[in-house]
Amino acid sequence: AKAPVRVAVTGAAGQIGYALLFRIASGEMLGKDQPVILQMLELPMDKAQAALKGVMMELEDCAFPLLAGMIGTSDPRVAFKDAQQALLVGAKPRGPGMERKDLLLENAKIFTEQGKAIDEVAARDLKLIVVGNPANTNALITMNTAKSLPQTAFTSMMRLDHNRAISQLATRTQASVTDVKNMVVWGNHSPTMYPDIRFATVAGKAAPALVNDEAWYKNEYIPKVGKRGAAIIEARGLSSAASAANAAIDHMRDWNMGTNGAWVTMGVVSDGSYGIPEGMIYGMPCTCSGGKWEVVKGLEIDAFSREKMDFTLKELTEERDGVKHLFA
Ligand code: NAX
Repeated sequence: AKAPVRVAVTGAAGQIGYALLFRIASGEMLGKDQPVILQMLELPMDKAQAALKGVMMELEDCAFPLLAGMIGTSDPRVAFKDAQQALLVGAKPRGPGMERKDLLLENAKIFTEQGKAIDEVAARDLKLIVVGNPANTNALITMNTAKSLPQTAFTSMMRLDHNRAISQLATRTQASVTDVKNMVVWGNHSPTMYPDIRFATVAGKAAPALVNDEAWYKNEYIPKVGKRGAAIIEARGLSSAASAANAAIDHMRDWNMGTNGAWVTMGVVSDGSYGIPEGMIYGMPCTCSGGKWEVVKGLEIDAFSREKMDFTLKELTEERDGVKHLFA
């Protein structure tokens, strides 16, 4: 039997946590033969810790054969101890009257603290995804705080945007989602993201030619994918949870198990490719194999794409400038 892998999950008692933990414990993320130890972090407040206890009781009640152990804690040093996988979901939500800048700084505190703990205690082969918003910038802070680990260990979640982009294109072309290949969503996980279908194929045919409607692409498709999160809140009265958890599972499973050449979008540290400054965490097309991600290189960037990619980069640069005093 395989040795168990320690998986740290923060914000474990939140709504994404509730949709995520059971799937990790059932083997959907690391495989049906891979035992896991869940190391769950929540705020120290009584209410959060009680809710976490409840989630742990339910995990127990599932009698998952692969769940080799559980830890519930409010101490990041306990949660990240020897973790080889980390899903950073917990974050401070935007409160009433709160400015974007305040939200950035509140979250920066959380991710600086957790980054330090990760630096000290996490496994050296850690794979980490930040889900909590602003995800790209929180990942940037964590990466720059946990300096003893390779920068490639730190990613942010763009996969929900990627999956939304695939689904909307499949609907439009009356195809199955599995027919859609080579989707890319560039940039920030925010409405400035750029879903780029120029390289996409649907059942082997070039997507732009198949769609053959630039106005639809630019005026409907791009904003629809970018504002899908807000549309879910509007409809459900709550933000995306099951689809977000699903995307986090997809991201980590593909990173660990490989994509067999298929493209997936991940928020990863830039090496300067595509005119994105080195060190930024930016949504890029990636393939994964042997437990490593690699950016798809050599794609042509046309004028429209350049403008879109620079616009979302500008937002990320502003976010970075608001927090860089914390690590620079
Ligand atoms: P919830 O508010 O339901 O849950 C968050 C949980 O995190 C709470 O239980 C809270 O007590 C806990 N928490 C807060 N600060 C913490 C800290 N410092 N340490 C440990 N736990 C902490 O939010 P939920 O709907 O689960 O969403 C979580 C995050 O995901 C939010 O920031 C949200 O904006 C973000 N999202 C990111 C997405 C993406 O594509 N990257 C999509 C979905 C989602 O909106």
